[in-house]
Amino acid sequence: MNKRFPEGFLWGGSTAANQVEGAYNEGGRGLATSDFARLVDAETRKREGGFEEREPHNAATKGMLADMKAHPEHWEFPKRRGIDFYHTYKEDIALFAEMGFKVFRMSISWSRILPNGDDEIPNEEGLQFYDDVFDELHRYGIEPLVTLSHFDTPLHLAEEYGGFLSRHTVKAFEHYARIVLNRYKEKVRYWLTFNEINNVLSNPFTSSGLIFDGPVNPLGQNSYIGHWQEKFQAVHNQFVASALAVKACHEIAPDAKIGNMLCRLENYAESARPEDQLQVLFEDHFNWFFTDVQAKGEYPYYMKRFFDENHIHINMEEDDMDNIREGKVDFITISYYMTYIMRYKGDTVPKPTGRLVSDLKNPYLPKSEWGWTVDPIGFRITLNHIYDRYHLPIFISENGLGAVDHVEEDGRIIDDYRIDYLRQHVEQLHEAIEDGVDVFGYAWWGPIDLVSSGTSEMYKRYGMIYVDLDDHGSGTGKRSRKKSFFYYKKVIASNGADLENDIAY
Ligand code: BGP
Repeated sequence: MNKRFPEGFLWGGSTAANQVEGAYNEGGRGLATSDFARLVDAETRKREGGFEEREPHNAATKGMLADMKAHPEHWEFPKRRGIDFYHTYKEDIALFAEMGFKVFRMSISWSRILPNGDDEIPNEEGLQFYDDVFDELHRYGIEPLVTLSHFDTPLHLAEEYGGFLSRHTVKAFEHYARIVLNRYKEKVRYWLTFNEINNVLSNPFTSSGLIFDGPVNPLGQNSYIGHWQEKFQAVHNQFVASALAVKACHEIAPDAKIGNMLCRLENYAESARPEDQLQVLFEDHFNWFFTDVQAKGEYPYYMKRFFDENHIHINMEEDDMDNIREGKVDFITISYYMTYIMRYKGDTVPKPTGRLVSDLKNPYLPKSEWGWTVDPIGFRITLNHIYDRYHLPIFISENGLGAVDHVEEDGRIIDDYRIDYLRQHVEQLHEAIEDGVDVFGYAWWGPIDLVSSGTSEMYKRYGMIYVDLDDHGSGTGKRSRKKSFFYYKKVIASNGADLENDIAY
């Protein structure tokens, strides 16, 4: 069947400032939590007894942070160098344009605009950098879609205020959001508030800016599980901050649209046992919860029991719920990578699992080298679930495959596995659109190789554009086109109608 995507469908790619920009101490930028994300490569995992096939998060505890500051020579922080996009953005955007991108999803580094996160006066050099990036995108007719906060809270706010545990950070975020909305209102039509806001449940070092002391697992990381009181309080404060940004956007740039960003976790029951299905329901609630609040403007009924039985008390200010109600998002965005298997855990009330990669394997699905299942049909299922629940337009802000690439002697990278992944997901996306789901764009995660969020590796590559840099920053940094570059270019040129992998490369 010939695939038909809606006219004007926004094909493109997605990145985050902390994974591409580098230049962490240039242009007046202040430190961010992501500058302390250490490299957790295969060697580290082996040395420290890492979990096989489970991705560890390179988060730092307070104790680690102190050591990282005192002895930076003991650590490797690949996000500090990224892929040097701060200096190469023109070359990189030209390559995106060559692929035919209509949209580029990126984030602004908060600490580039406000070095401490809460400065009154913004850093003009930081503001100018994004002006230049947006101008470059517009030169090629590429629409920027901009995340306000993608896993890089200013360090000062994280250390001094506990990140979003404090209302101070909410105020600082609103101030920051207003500055960039005002500055870029003529250049940016699509905004997102917090990247994968739900990831606070599986990784303490996200946009929440929370840094905990122990307990730490053998990898020297925070426990994935627990700290519910702090996490849900920080999340509540982020809901308020997000709603204030939505309201500010509607006021400052009435023609712009602003959305949420959920790491969508689609769950299957391990068996037809009703208990397993109940576990799916529990897990689903911990995923829907975030979008329920951001899209429906109220706390869903099912959280009350979880909060009560776990003695979680959310401190709210008087106008919080009004703001949340008035600050509903205009559209939904998700990242979609994999699906999960659920087995009943014996609880009568839900408890979040707190893991990014499931312990249980789905025998029907292949998985990536990092243990992430590949499930294109799950993509269609999840899109239907989301649309059914919210009836809002959907943008796919992330989907992609992290893989090890092999460079041939002649310099080519024949990444048919990436092409297969893309083709299968675009096929299912098309099915979802045919089902009636309103999807207006698709951004491939990491169209150019970048530093991994979870492990800070370069070795885990997502790109259609190869970047000659290894985990330790060695290499020329040179960009080259993989086979998938030409495939995606063809997909975009045909507006998704031609998905055949017949690329001569
Ligand atoms: C999402 C993040 C991205 C990104 C992606 C892939 O969770 O929003 O920042 O990196 O996952 O994850 P990783 O880089 O760990 O492979």
